[in-house]
Amino acid sequence: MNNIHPSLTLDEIVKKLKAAKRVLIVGHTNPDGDALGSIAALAGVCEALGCEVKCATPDRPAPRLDFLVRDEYEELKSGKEELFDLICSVDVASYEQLGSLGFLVDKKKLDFMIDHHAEGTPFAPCYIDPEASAAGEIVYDVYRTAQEMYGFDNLPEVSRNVYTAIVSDTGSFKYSNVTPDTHIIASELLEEINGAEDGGMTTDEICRNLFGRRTMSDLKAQALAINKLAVYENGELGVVLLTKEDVTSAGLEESDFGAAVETPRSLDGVKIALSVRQSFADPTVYRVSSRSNCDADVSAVCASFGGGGHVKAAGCKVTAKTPEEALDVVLKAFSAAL
Ligand SMILES: [Mn+2]
Repeated sequence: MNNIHPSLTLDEIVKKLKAAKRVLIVGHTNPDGDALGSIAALAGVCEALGCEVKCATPDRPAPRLDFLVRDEYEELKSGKEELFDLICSVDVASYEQLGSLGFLVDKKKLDFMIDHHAEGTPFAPCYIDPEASAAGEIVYDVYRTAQEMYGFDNLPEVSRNVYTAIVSDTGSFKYSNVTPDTHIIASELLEEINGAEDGGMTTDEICRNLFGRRTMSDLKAQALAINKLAVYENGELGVVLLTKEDVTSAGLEESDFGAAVETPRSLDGVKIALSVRQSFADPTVYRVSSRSNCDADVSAVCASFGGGGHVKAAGCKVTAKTPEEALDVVLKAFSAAL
């Protein structure tokens, strides 16, 4: 998987964090609950080890995830990396997913990456566990390793953030990435979180925050996704194509459609679900999210476009002159995977 960059052990990662004074933790473009939860949890571990910590993502986190954002979102500019003596990424599978933070790799300032994507392309020394359902599961291992090595008490806020990351990336323990370990870790965290007396959120409150909060924009976005839903291949390929015009005329933002792929995914009979969203910044670029409800490996299809992800959930970008052309290219590639 990784021929260029050395693999690190959990012990080595904890020692590096312990030796650092100022740590920067970064995540991927359009950060999700796993990215933000893992970043916040790792930040809490770093603080327990005595470091000052800052966190950054290339894009502003979606408002619905604001309860996971540690610092006020601030764009990290090139040059600011000099303020830190250790920089690492969590849940970032490839250089492309670093978006505007790619300069950290260009300048060789990214010390290591922690990730769980099997199909990723390492861009720094790494700890990668494709068996982990979420990056949060690996951060859990870092947390426990740090406790064993340096002996600090349980940190309820770290447990909450790890739990949130895992719940988020497993869709509440519904997806195929869930393993017995996922449940063992979740069980331990649940006991710790719900027994904590620091006034923080309980696990049911975490789940309500993650899945039970819908804004008017979320609901309008879902309505538009349903309106734009089309099926191909005898109903086995479900697609939502969203142009910039569709989104703006509904009074919505590009960022309102991160979950658009869930609409075709939930339609009975659909084996592969896709959302194809025209980029606002560059209308010739289309962001594709794909989900497999069968054995089809959507990450392989996404990889053929330079993207990646998991066997059943992956993403990529395609370039096309028109929305019709983008749809055509995407339909051909994913139909072949059925
Ligand atoms: Mn993840």
